[in-house]
Amino acid sequence: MKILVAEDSKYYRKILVDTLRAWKYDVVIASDGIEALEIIKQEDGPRLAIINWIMPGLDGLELCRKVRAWEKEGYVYLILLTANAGKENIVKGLEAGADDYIIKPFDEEVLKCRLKIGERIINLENEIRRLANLDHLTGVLNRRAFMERLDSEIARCQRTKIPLALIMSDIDNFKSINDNYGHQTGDEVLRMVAGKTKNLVRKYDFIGRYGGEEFIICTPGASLLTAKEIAERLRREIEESVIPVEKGACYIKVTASFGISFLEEDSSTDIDSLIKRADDALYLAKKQGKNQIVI
Ligand code: GH3
Ligand code: MG
Ligand code: MG
Ligand code: MG
Repeated sequence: MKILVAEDSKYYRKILVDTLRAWKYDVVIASDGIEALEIIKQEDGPRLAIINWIMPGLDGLELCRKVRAWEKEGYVYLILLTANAGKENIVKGLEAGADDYIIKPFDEEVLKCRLKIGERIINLENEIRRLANLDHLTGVLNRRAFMERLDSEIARCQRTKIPLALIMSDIDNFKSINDNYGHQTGDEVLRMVAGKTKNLVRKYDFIGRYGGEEFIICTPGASLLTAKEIAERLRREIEESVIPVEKGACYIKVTASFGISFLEEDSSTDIDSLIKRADDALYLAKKQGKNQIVI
């Protein structure tokens, strides 16, 4: 696990870094509070931090307050490590937003245990977030989480002037699969389609379950042509798949329809109209006979 050491004293920094590395932590170092805040705010920044109170620039207490005021997805567990003993200081430190308070000189074994507490909290928070954001049947993002992510992706793409495409898919005649083979087979088809979608998308793409048998893919940075190629490959893969039913006695086949909308790098479109355009395109794909892509 990645851990930040924010400590201006070279002496303590070395002791901490050596100790933490020996315990197999991935240590990042800051020698003042401002640098520490920058590191914490980085994408993929550390979720665990040992912070000294008295530091130049931004002191440990201010750093704790700033981290707490910052709205971030993953909770950052903060341990104040300071020579400032006494009840009043401990209260001040914890009230500033520290999760734990350790007085110097510290005992290695105690520090190790307290880091484990932090890791437990972080793991719990990760698990809660996973449960809150993922669709339990298919493992892709649920609608709310997808929309949240899409909202910030659109803003990011507009800021950095890169394009973005949305691919909306809907399984064709899905109701008849449920009606003919039962809900469980329907669920299996949903998992198959979600699995194929996950395998096809690129690293920065993300997928959501938009409705019962509707999925939505966002491809930041992809050209319209690339988005179309992704949809076409997916369409073909779904069309070519077979799902065994009735204990393998027979197979069923499914198809899906796709609607694509595109955000040019210099466009100011909002999320609602982008979704609506993909939805309208999908509607047209259905109307024109299904198992096809419309832009
Ligand atoms: P079209 O080709 O026009 O898309 O028709 P369709 O039958 O796929 O679409 P329709 O909207 O009529 O039916 C969607 C069905 O999806 C109805 C609903 O019961 C089913 N469904 C929604 N969520 C789930 C789920 O989680 N599991 C299963 N098995 N079925 C679901
Ligand atoms: Mg200091
Ligand atoms: Mg539908
Ligand atoms: Mg459908």
